[in-house]
Amino acid sequence: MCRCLICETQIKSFMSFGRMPLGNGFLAPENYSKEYFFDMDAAFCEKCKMFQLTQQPDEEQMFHENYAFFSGTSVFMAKHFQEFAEDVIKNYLQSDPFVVELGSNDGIMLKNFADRGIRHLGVEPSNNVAEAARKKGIECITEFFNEDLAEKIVKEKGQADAFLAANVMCHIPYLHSVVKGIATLLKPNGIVMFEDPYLGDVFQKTSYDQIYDEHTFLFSATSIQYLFGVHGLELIDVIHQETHGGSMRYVLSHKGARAVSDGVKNQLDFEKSFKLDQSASYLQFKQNCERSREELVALLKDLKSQGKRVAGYGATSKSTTILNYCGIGPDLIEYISDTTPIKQGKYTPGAHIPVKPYDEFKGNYPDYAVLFAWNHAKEIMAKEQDFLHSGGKWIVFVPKVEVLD
Ligand code: JHZ
Ligand code: SAH
Ligand code: ZN
Repeated sequence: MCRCLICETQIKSFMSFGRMPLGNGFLAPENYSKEYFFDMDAAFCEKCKMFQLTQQPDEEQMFHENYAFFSGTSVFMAKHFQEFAEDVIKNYLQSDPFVVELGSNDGIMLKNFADRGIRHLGVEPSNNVAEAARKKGIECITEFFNEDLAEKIVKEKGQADAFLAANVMCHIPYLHSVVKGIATLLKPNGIVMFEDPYLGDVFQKTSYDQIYDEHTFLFSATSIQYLFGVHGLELIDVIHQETHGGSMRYVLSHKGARAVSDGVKNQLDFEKSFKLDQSASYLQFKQNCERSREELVALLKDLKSQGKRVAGYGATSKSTTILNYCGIGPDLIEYISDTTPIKQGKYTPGAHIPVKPYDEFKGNYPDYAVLFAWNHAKEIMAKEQDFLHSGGKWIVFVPKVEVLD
């Protein structure tokens, strides 16, 4: 038993994924002996409806000066954040605006504000990715956001017209402090817009690889409305996104400051009808995960027995959950190709599969490639036509395990 991170109700995990390393803990063999592991268990709180991990590593262990994930590795995501920023600029900024982004990483979103000379600030604790942003002329501070930092920002820079975040809110266990900070930072008619992987998509697609150390929570409109409501902020719109395999953008303002769209009620109704608010659904989800694991392992073992060469495509954080939960190692997957320099030459967390540069894949295609970066399928399929033409086949596991050729 433990306490819900949001409402402090006693909760119990419904599923254990077993011992897990850091999702982004790519490492060299000399560090295997001190590799960090934790028990990754998931729980659902019946009261506030929040899906959460029951324990996770300290934030400094995950986010630091050697953080492995650079947002700019996807061209599609750069376009997504350009459109996101343009919507904010067109619809929510007034004269001499100030925009704050949490988890600004290499500046993929803020670049669009900086290039237009809009006053902005990124809050980014991982200094290597923050440095990449600074090189593009983006202002950012190497800090973890919380209520104290929010007060400091208001004193030094004033309140914000727009508070933005993508794929970071769900990473922070102390969300009450964060949301309190947002309420302090936001102008009376300011706008909050953030997006994260959507619990409904994870359920529908059995995309259990969205569960790993960095993802403390999987949000729904129901759980977000509860959490922000505690701090006087109101959910005024929800906009579903295709990114990261299905995300939700939540739009909020100070309570009463703006009209609430019908979309909010529709989404809350959907979540009820889809039974996202009931514990029993989580047992079904657990069974779906187990079945997906069995099918993937059986497929890889079968290909191995046929002497086929299998590689991975995209050394994602998500793949850490797949590889460790399924017990897949270098015996079944030769290497994983990835375009991120900091990951190359290292080994995947826990499973210790070598991560190789993209040239390794391009220069000598394997028979099969497991698409670990399945959320970028459109972008990847479009540029990897040659792989298929040369007889290569994709292995996907979301929404179901299958071979595509
Ligand atoms: P990708 C990370 O998750 C971690 P990951 C984090 N917790 C999160 O929530 C999301 O990002 C936002 C490579 N790649 O985006 C680059 C290619 O090699 O699915 C990346 O290493 N070739 C913050 O790690 C990985 O794949 C390509 O053509 O699960 C993709 O990682 C493309 C497009 C990517 O995020
Ligand atoms: N927004 C980008 C990056 C997501 S990666 C995108 O969607 O692609 C998540 C980022 O959040 C990491 O760069 C990490 O260092 C940062 N982060 C983690 N905890 C944070 C906190 N408490 N405050 C601000 N940023 C945080
Ligand atoms: Zn709760």
